[in-house]
Amino acid sequence: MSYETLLTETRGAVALITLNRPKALNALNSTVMAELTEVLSAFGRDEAIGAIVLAGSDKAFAAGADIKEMQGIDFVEAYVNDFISGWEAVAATRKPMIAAVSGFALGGGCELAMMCDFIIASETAKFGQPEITLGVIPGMGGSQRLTRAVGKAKAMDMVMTGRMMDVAEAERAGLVSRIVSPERLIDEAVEAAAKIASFPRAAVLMAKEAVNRSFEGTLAEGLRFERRLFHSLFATADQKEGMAAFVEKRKPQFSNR
Ligand code: CO8
Repeated sequence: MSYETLLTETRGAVALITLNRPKALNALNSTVMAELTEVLSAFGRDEAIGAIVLAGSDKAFAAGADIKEMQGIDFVEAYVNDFISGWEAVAATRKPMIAAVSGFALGGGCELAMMCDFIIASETAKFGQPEITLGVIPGMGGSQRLTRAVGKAKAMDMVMTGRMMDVAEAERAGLVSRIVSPERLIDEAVEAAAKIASFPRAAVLMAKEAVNRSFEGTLAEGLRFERRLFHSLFATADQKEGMAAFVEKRKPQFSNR
């Protein structure tokens, strides 16, 4: 697979996708959106792939939507063409996806990282929703996902002042799951993804679905949903194998069945 704005490789059961528009600090234009959607769909169908890592460069995960591409759009064009709705396909990726963030993750870049299941960040990472400085607001989910991740006070602060958060603040606030050195970032994210990929596929997908459900609807509904998924895993061979292996004090041999 060859793309204009992305690099892709596989490391065992992990797909590594790297945003590659260095001159524009990985600004997200319509080509990135189309290519990312396409590659995620291809890796989604590929049975050999169990988890995905999405990375940028050392300097920028992504510095936002491409302002040069957006600047001339008027309201009717944005509304009628449902501008940026294509990114929903990225958020709908069923396989686990980890964002490996170094440098700037701003605007759409921060929103793209938050579409992933969790964020592993390097010590240089900086997060922000600076859209207000351009006369707009977050459009790829930032007002909703950032608020759920860090709470109202910090989300309001970030979205209304446009300031950046360094990685220590982002981890304290719950936006980032781990901080590592820039040199370790990709390996750490790939190792985490490989670990996830080593577990039974159905259980992993259900774990993701169940956690995501907590962002929609009521607690009671979410608990019922989780319990049904939990029950259904007792129909899998991997549940029998995983529990038998624990009791017999040996390593499990999962079959994804
Ligand atoms: N869009 C287009 N080009 C960009 C962007 C961007 N978001 N960010 C950086 N670039 C370009 C610069 O124009 C520059 O290009 P050139 O060399 O041709 O002038 C090159 O990248 C390098 O950038 P700088 O020279 O500015 O680098 P610095 O190290 O001085 O500064 C910053 C780095 C602080 C990150 C700075 O580039 C910056 O502030 N960038 C814009 C950040 C921003 O406002 N992002 C939000 C954009 S709006 C948005 O994301 C809306 C999201 C909702 C819709 C999502 C749809 C995808």
